[in-house]
Amino acid sequence: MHAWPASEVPALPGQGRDLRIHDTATGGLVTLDPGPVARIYVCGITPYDATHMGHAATYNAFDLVQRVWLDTKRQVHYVQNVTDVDDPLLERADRDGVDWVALAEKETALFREDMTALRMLPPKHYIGAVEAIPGIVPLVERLRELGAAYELDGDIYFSVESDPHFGQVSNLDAAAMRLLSAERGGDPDRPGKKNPLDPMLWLAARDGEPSWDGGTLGRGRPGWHIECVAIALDHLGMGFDVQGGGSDLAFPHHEMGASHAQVLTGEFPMAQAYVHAGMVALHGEKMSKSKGNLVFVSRLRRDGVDPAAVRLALLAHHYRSDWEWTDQVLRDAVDRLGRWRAAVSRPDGPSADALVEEIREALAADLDAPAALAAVDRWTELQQQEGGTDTGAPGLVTRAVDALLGVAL
Ligand code: 5CA
Ligand code: ZN
Repeated sequence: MHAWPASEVPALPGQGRDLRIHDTATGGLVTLDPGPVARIYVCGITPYDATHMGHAATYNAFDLVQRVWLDTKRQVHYVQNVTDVDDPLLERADRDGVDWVALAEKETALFREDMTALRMLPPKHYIGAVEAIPGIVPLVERLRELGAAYELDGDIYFSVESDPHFGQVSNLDAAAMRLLSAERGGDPDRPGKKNPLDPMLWLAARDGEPSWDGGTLGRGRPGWHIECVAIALDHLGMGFDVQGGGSDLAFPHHEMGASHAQVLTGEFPMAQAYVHAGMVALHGEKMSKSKGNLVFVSRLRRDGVDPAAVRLALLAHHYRSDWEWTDQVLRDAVDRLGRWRAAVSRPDGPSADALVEEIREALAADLDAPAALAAVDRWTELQQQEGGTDTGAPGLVTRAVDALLGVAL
């Protein structure tokens, strides 16, 4: 699948900082030490509805991770998937009487436009579940050979007990896992499973549903977790730096994915850090396609909202907090964008060298974007109140805000 065009990332003077980031698995901050090429996998959308502010907030967090790495002069190897076949997509296509392939293509195209408008850096490899199937089948076969998978009425399940590290991503107790499994695509109550938590690896073909040749597995389609594992192992290998997504993916998705990968390779861990963004709500409830309480990026764009303001609205919240989208959040961002643009449009201003360091330090400390915004606010206030004589300052602020925050002034 093709991704979307990259916006330029201006180079900044001086030295970027190494990223300290919260890792769900260890429950604390880890200082990442990627090689010259940092490796990140971020779970992509299930394309049955348009990009909402919750998605945008999550992708914003991982865009910042990359911008911090790029500032340290590293390259970034970024991989993202598209879950272009799964139950919710098929159900929506059914409900609306449309072809599931056309629905997925349409929503993926819109997502690309939204990501481009928001200046999110594109993945190097943007891979659909369907195109990953030839790589998924041998992994499921291998899990079966290893005794880590079993069959139930033609479907194939992963045995969570085959991974001694199972549970070490989300650190939840069995009761919490069972509850979340039922809520998030699992089937803990299906009779005949070895462990209620065991997730599906390969779903045998059902009448009226798409299916593919699965070799010795028979016709069917892949489970959700093995999709991301196959893509991540193929393009990044084990031990990559960051596995990312919203906090609703910590369990079961990232827990199961890590177990699949660890059993397949005999290596631990799959990722150096499991990084999870908080949930964005609307009217007091998590924004979600299934509930329909959504604010779409594309809708705001159509209404003439500057995408840079949308981006500033996201950046005004720490990526790990759960927060509520309101009209006021957007109004504040529009105001801030106006103040910043006015400040950098002057021919000179107060020196911005210290500001660049403050933004760097804020982002390196667990992506503290609100602190970075506050630092820029202080510079713009100084500009407004006292001005300055540094003719390079407005340009430096523009480049720093673009390179480190993805905001075009
Ligand atoms: N295709 C899978 C991942 S492999 C999936 O979860 N797709 S999704 O379309 O449901 O979500 C895409 C990303 O947006 C995920 O990282 C998810 O955690 C995140 N996300 C979904 N809803 C919200 C929300 N309300 N707030 C923040 N992030 C969200
Ligand atoms: Zn995923």
